[in-house]
Amino acid sequence: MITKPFVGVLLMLCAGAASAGAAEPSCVVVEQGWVRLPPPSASMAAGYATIRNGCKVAVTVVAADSRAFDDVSLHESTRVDGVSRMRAVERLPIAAGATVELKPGGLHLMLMQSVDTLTAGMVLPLRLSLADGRKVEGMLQVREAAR
Ligand SMILES: [Cu+2]
Repeated sequence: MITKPFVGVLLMLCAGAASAGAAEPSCVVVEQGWVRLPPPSASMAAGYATIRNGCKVAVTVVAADSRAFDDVSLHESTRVDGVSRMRAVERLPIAAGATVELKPGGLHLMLMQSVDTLTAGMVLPLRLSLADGRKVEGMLQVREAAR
């Protein structure tokens, strides 16, 4: 007659595991991050990466920062009448299971005033802030523009 209480305990364990999974912080990841090596004396650089939302819910990126730069923001490049323009992106929503690509000519990280002089091969930290308060850590590798 010990079967019934035993099943009850198992159910509780399963419920606990499920709620821990919902709070799992690493279901949003930054992959293949890189920075285009800017010309010497340039005060800004552009960063790119793939942001993957493996969570079961949509997330929204609301800010980005890095210890390697004074200021980091999300931008989007668009072409208007053949002229390339940039606008700030205050909120970047990513649906559950979706991937957003930051790449040349589109969404990018605007990296202002690097703390150290950038050289090819450097690996710099990146941190994204989500609307729900979570932080996502990533890396950006500095690469030559031409490749
Ligand atoms: Cu920009």
